[in-house]
Amino acid sequence: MKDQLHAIHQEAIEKIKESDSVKHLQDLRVTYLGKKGSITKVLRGMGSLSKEERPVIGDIANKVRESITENIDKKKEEFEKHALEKQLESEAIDVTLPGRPIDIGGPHLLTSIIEEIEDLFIGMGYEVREGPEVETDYYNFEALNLPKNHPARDMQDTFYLTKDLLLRTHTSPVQARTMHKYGGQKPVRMICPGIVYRRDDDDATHSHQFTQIEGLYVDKNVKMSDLKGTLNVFAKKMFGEEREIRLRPSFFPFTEPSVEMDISCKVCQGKGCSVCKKSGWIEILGAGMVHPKVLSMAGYDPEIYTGFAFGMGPDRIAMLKYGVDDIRQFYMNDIRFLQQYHKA
Ligand code: 2NL
Repeated sequence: MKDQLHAIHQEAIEKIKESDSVKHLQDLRVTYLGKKGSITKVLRGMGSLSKEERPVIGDIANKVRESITENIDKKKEEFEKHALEKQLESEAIDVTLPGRPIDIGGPHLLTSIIEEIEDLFIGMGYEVREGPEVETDYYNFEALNLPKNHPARDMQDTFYLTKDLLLRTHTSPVQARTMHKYGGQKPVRMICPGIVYRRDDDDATHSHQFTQIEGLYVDKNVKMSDLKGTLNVFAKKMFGEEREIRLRPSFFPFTEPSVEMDISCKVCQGKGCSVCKKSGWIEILGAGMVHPKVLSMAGYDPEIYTGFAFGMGPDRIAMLKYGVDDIRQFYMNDIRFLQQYHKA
């Protein structure tokens, strides 16, 4: 029996050494140490042994059992350590690799232009004000000297929500609201940017939605020369110190007199080219002295208060400045177009 136990021990140690998986080790444990395993089988023959021999064999059997258990546990530990190492290796992260660049986006070209204009006027003491895009007929038209059935309303046909509510056709109602709020008591110096709407068939130069930025300066003793000086500063800061301005007579229902401002063409220095259509001048904005009726409707006495106002289209300015040939590009949200104008 002693020899049998030694033989089992030898064989088991050998098999454990050759074992290639945890599962196989478990099988070996059952084979050698299990209830029906080889050691148990040998010990069943203990009955035929003498009293003296029994404890000796029992002792050997226990030692063999212990040794096999130890060997199996050690081998199992090796397998587990190896598996963990392999897993760590496969999940390793190379922290020295450069990171993936994050696309952080940037302001829309029209937003950039509007902010540039805002900054210029903030520098001259103007405040920026915004207002609702859904307006009343009164603030969009009536308060700006565009009474019902006025022919100038034709050019500003828009989208109506009800008979009295509409999508604003210009940002002037924000200025009219401010003047009404001040009730003829306080001076006003403000600019208001925003989106406006017109009923229009969209093409390369027309969009039913576009942007506008308007300015208004009302106080005692505001003169046409103040308007010209202000616009001259604006034009030079926005388009270059070497730009000249020119005012031509025009008409708007809300200003009297009214003008249109051109700047000398940057491309040809005023000589005439395709950009300025051979005239040497490029139209930038409309302006004028606030109509006395507009002032008095808001509560300002036109004998005491005067003012000037101007309005321009950032879409048009962006198209001129960057040679964009289709206004619809601004509203299609094609990232390939918009990305070109993200400032470095
Ligand atoms: C243009 C011309 C203009 C105004 C806007 C204005 C506002 C008030 C009173 C008087 Cl509250 N006028 N705004 C005046 C002249 C011209 O815009 O071509 N815009 C794109």
